[in-house]
Amino acid sequence: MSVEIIKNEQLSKISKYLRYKTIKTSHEASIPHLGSCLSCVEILVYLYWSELNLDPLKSSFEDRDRFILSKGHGAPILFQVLAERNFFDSDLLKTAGENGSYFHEHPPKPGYIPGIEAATGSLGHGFPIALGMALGAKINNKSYRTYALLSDGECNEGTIWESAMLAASNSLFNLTVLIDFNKWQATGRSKEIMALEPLLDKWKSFGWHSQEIDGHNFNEIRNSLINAKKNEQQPSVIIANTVKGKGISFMEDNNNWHYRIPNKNEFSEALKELEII
Ligand SMILES: Cc1ncc(C[n+]2csc(CCOP(=O)(O)OP(=O)(O)O)c2C)c(N)n1
Repeated sequence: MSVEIIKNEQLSKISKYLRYKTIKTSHEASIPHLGSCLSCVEILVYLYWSELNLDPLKSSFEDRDRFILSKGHGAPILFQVLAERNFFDSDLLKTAGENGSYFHEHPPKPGYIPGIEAATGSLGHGFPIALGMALGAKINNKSYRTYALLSDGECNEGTIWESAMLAASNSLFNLTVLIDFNKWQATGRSKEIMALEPLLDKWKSFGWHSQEIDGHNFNEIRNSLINAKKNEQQPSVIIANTVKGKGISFMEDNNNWHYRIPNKNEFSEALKELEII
């Protein structure tokens, strides 16, 4: 798939539609983690519409870029992205949450849903898988790049920092990590549970090319990914400041929406805000 140049207005329109689809599926199939999904919409939309070298019709061709959703509980938005990108028929998403469906809270192991590279959901494990893919590419002289999307609470896991050290010591310039820094975890403020700041300086001190951006701003996402690719010595991290629940006023920065499912009234309020009705 050749990477297209898509205007920010179009990316925003796609983002709004995917917010609608994710909230609808959550409402109808009782799928949680809405706040976590809404904070990373722009990052995923930019990656899948403007960055990753992928082919929905040949989802496992050898030289494809790899994307690992290390914050695996964000799977409901990734499933919508993959459906909209035609990796599979979007009608399949009507089975979400049902017995026997592969569309639940987390991505299943590869081979069940086209475009899914790794089963994730146990936080701290997707990034080491991405690291292995990047190291494999370097050893085998392959040109693909590997991307991983992490969450801030996930950075409390020791495996994140072991992987960060290993990637830097192997100069994995073909690896880009994005952190969905929405400042919340499941049960509270990230800084109150285990302080991460100064997060940018931590990654710098681990030997990473480090940038900090607004994770809802397509220009900043685009420029940071361009800078990441220019660096041919170090792995790159992009700390994306985001808002949990972004896009729906009563969900924004309200961590109840980590687990809550929108009821009928809340769903209809959300539709109004997204100008769907
Ligand atoms: C190893 C592990 N422990 C606990 C959980 C349960 N859990 C799911 S989401 C979540 C909070 C994650 O917060 P954060 O990483 O900041 O992501 P956010 O939802 O805020 O994007 C937790 C603790 C898990 N999935 N994996």
